[in-house]
Amino acid sequence: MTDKPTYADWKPLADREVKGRDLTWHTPEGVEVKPLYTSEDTEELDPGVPGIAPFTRGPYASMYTGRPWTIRQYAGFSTAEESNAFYRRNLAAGQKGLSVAFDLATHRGYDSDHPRVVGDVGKAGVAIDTVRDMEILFDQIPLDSMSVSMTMNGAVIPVLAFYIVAAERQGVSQDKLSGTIQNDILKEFMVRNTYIYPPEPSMRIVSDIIAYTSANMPKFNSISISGYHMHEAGATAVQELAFTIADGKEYAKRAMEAGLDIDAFAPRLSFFWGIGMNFFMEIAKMRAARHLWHDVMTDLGARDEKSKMLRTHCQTSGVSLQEQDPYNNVIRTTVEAMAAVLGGTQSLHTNALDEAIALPTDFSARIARNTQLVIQEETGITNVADPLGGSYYIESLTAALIEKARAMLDEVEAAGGMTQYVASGEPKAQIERAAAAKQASVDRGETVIVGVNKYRREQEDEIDTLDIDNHAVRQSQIARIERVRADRDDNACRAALDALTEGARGGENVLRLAVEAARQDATLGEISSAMEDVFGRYDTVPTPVRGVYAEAYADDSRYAQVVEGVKAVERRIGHVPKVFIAKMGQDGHDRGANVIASAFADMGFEVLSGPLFQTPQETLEMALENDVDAIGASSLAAGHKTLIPELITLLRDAGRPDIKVIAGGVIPQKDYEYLREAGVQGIYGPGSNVVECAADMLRLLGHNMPPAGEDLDEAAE
Ligand code: MLC
Ligand code: 5AD
Repeated sequence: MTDKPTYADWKPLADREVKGRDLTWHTPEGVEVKPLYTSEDTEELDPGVPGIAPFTRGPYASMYTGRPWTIRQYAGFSTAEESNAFYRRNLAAGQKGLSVAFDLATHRGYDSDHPRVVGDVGKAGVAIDTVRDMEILFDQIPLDSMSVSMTMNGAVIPVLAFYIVAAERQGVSQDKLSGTIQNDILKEFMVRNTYIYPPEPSMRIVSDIIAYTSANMPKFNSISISGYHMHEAGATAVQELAFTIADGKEYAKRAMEAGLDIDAFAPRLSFFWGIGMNFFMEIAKMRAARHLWHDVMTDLGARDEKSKMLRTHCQTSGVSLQEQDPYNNVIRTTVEAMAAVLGGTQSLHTNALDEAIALPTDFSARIARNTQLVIQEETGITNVADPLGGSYYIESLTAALIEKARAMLDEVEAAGGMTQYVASGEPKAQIERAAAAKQASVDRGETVIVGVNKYRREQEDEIDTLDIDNHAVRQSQIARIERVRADRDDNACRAALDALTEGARGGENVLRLAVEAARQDATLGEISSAMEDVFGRYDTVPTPVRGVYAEAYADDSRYAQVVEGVKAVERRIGHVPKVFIAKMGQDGHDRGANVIASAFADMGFEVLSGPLFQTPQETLEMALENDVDAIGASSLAAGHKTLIPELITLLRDAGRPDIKVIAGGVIPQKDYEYLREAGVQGIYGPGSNVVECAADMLRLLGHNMPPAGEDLDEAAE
């Protein structure tokens, strides 16, 4: 027998081919990926088999050979009637589970008639104010057999109560309900921002829900511990892994402190990952997560194997999708879906190709769903459990991620656990640093995005997108709230709400009390404020990171031009130009706003970051008080056509039409004209270059900024 060739045999051959160039890939996670992996790398690594601890290769023994993952598309828009019809069309066409997207008013605990949510009702999801809406949402959908996920964290108590009561009115008792409530508040404070109450009472709500569901709803997953939103906010795979597992550990500890036996609730804890374009990394991340969770739960004293078995939903990455050349998004989503499946997901959402522009249409939703159907039914991928098990590279990467995430988990532990770590702002800052570094790498063309920073088309084709008549939705919701109020027994309803307030003050289970209030047709806003009376409402001001852009652009001449331009404007107007980054409406997506704030500050602007959830009036007041030169309004939840024009009108009425307003975020091309006519002076969709955006800002402030690629002298001619 001849000796098998090894890495050492291969290396000189490769070196000769590439003339000694270093082929090591340094990932953002700090993993050094070699150009080749061999059996030498995995000698010490044995991932075991699926269905047996530590479950690295999958929670179930047979995996997809026994039952494929659940095709579960996240959706919701406009009214309950419209969303219900959409769900039923999708189920008829091959979707297997439901997943409800609520509008931002609902997320933040406001009824549709509340003045703060005029621009938000029915926009980013379906508007739900009462049990009546929930009944309509699931009309002709049998809740004893359909598993339903509800993405709700802030207003989790009224929403889950409405669901329980709507099922009851359908004749289905709560013990028969299968599904998942997201109920993951820690990541809201870190990245997603649809919290209502401060951290402590919010954590109490989480454990009340775990207690209630483990006693009354044995088939219902009490939580979906989510890394997805960290991923979308720009986290590395290691950050997503470590912070999410640490969140899970924190919830388990809280529930145990509340007196629950770990094995009574842990089998119904579930997870949720974001899956981006770093194909093998994402697969390894999912495998590493299962191993880590097994170890964490073992340490916490779990005895039941089901308590240690990580089951997960995945969603392909929204931020990886682009407005430019949008059909490329179908390809990206397919690659990401493949990673989720090869990583062993239990449930999957594939994003629609119009993700960067609007909510899915019937057409784009069909292509997204079919992506999964084709993988499931045409490729043969489901015929073997964990087909990549034993891959030298995958096993090595899995081990590397486990090691790195463990080190980060130790840091969290040393900081006193995740609640305290989140309160310190450290994980959020770490994720923002990673996000800014990633954006800089895209802007510099080091990270390639086809059709955006490379192979960009001269002219983009228009595609059809979904438009929602926000005004009409709001009117019909208000009419329904009024009908429900007219038909209910007000005294009984008031008594149930008072009991909820008292229970919140004492130690009673708030979900149980909210179910009573829902039976009396209390509205979502009423139930939320019954608790707010005791818990209060939580506000934060963003604190964007500094220095990341300056470092990435240390020797970039265009960047230097902008920095010079800022100084020139300062000399001319007598102060450092002041830009206010504003977030209006209930849209809490702040990655973009933070990246812009961070980059603009690095380039020398004075940057004022407004708090989340402002009304246009509040933005106006803050702009006037701080005497800003320009306002950048960031909008990712479709409120732009209502909120930004209103701000401009208010500025005019206040005698300050000179304050420039630009808009950024998810804004469809077809709305550009409308916004320009309303007075918006610059619009920056996804894929915009941040340095060029700053150059435009200088032009708006009257500076003679040359186009990219030309130097100042030429432009000055
Ligand atoms: C599964 N089963 C098997 C099997 N595979 N039985 C035998 N052999 C196999 N190979 C059984 C399971 O034990 C289970 O039964 C049943 O089949 C269903 O399988 P599952 O694995 O539990 O799948 P599912 O019901 O789909 O649940 C998946 C989950 C759940 C556990 C991850 O939490 C889930 O559906 N999560 C979805 C979360 C979601 O959609 N989130 C959207 C977020 S969007 P039994 O009896 O054991 O239950 C978002 C965006 C935003 O957040 O920000 O707005
Ligand atoms: N319908 C469908 N998908 C949605 N998403 C958010 N809201 C909806 C909705 N109402 C998806 C997008 C987004 C991610 C958070 O969830 O893909 O990026």
